[in-house]
Amino acid sequence: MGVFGKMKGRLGGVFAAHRKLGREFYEELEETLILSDVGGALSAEITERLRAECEGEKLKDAEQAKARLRALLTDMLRGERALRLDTSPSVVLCMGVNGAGKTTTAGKLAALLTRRGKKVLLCAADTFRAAAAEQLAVWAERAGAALVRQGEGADPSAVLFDALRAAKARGADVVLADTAGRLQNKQNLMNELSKMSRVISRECPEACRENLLVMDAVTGQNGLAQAAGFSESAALTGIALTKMDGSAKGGVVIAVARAMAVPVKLVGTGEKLDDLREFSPEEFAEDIVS
Ligand SMILES: Nc1nc2c(ncn2[C@@H]2O[C@H](COP(=O)(O)OP(=O)(O)O)[C@@H](O)[C@H]2O)c(=O)[nH]1
Ligand SMILES: [Mg+2]
Repeated sequence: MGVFGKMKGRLGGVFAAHRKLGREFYEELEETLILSDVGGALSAEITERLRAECEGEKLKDAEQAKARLRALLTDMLRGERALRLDTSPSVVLCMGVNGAGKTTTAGKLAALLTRRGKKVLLCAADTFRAAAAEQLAVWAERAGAALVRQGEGADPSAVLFDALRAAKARGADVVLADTAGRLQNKQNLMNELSKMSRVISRECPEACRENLLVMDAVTGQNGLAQAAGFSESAALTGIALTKMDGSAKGGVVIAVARAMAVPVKLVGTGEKLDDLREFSPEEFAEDIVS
């Protein structure tokens, strides 16, 4: 079953309960979207757009509205696309607040890319906590990826510099850097991320880069406020939405895609090695409205 099963079940219930389109159907649809964490304003907007389309085409049966809703959601998520990692090396930075799932996502992404035949080098640029590099070392082992690390308290940019040099020397395809969620203060963290970005520009000016903001889906709408700081200071290229298997409700994907200027590219669905998938708007819409 897909990770969006809960939302799918709820939406399926709305279509099953109302065979005919009408006020009751639309009211229940809107409520269901809100319950699925889409957010109030966006739920109203989606419902209104669907109503306008169905009324415009004089549709009567709820069943006919399904295809419209799928198309509408796909359209709203348009622009979502796969990771761009065409150069060797390409560089991926995982950033985000503490506990969002950065280290886990870096590990799972290393595994996903390794399975695709890429030579991956993990970079332990969270030097703020000793345990972080240890945790990443375990993931590197599991994923069959190389690891570059230094001691606790090392300069994260220096670790990244080492990793980029090593990647070039060893012919690695992707450098995947885990970063700290918290330094002494927020400005400090943002400065550190900028510095890392400059190191990449200097060492690998031609490299494809993905700056992924790792966000915990369970925090739902609240996570969006935290994300604001990162989107201001780092040139984000995508979102990795983690913990979709938990109490997260699928609608948060739609809310995040709307609120952020960058696409949702990855979805985390658990704590195991293969619990990460690339996000596809078509598959998502297909999955939740079926
Ligand atoms: N259920 C579930 N747990 C996750 C997922 N991603 C991360 N976690 C867990 O969330 C916790 C924090 O993850 P971690 O990668 O250490 O976060 P970081 O502080 O951002 O590096 C750990 O217990 C992870 O196992 C996910 O997609 N699903
Ligand atoms: Mg971490």
